[in-house]
Amino acid sequence: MQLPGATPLHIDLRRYLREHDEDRDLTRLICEIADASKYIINAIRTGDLGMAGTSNLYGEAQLELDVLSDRIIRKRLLHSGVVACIASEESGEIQQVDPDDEHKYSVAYDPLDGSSLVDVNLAVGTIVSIYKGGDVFRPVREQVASMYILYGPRTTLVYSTGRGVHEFAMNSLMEYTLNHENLRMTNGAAKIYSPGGQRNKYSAGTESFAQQLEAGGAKLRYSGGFVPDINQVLMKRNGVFMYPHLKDAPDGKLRVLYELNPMAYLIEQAGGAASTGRGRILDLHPKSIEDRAPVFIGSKQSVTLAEKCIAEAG
Ligand code: FBP
Repeated sequence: MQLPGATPLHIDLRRYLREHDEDRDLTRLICEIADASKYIINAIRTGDLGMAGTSNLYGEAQLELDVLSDRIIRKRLLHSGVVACIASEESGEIQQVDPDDEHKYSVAYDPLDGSSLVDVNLAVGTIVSIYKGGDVFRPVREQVASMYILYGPRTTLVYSTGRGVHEFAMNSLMEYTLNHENLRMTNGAAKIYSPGGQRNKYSAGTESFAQQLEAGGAKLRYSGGFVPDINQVLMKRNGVFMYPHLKDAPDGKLRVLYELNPMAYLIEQAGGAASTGRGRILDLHPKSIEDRAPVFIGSKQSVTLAEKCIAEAG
């Protein structure tokens, strides 16, 4: 419903969710996470960039920002009153809040993906995956929503609840207002590609894929931050990001629960594709918070080419 004379643009996030009849509790959850990002921006801009002196379950030293962002989001999730369980990349265990309430939501999130890039003033992001009920270890395709928040020159929020992919931008009042509605990937040869991992560790199939992308005129665009790199592919409506299986890391680097699930859901919702190189990310069924998988994500044509190269040369 659009008021006479009112443009759909600049409508704020909560009103947009309401006007599109999103579930009331899901609306609250998405808006609580949006509100949390306002505190994270502040921490990024002015906070302590030092080490926290602690490490996460992967044994990685945590930044103060990692711990603070995790605390900020967890507090808002608990405050929402609609969360059944919480899984964060920064903490080793799943927090059971109200696991038996099938009306509530389970949330898996990476509070500040690529946080080490803040130190060098590059863009980073928050990634969130949402399931209905009290369990995050579900088939990836059972997600009911996912979103990311990009802390770059502008702060933007991209979400899908299964009815298209929409981008909101933060205005000077720190409100999220509509910027792009129903983002759709185009097909056709990739104009940009983001190759993660060391190339000298690429398999023959991945190397052949990279060479065919370059032969097709694709330009290299890699920031080292999953959120800004995926956002570039989505906003350009074309291109491919990959963090493939490597000679010394057959499962690649990125985590299924916190990084691959939500982005695969968004990109598929936008008409793109997301693959491990041997199958859809959405067909995965993670069993542990440690699960990682290779990823090729972006325009359907490029992802299909990646699968073909890997089927032929491994
Ligand atoms: P973290 O979860 O430790 O932040 O790692 C994720 C990430 O930084 C992604 O954002 C990015 O795509 C990738 O790792 C970069 O890896 P690399 O430094 O090997 O290129």
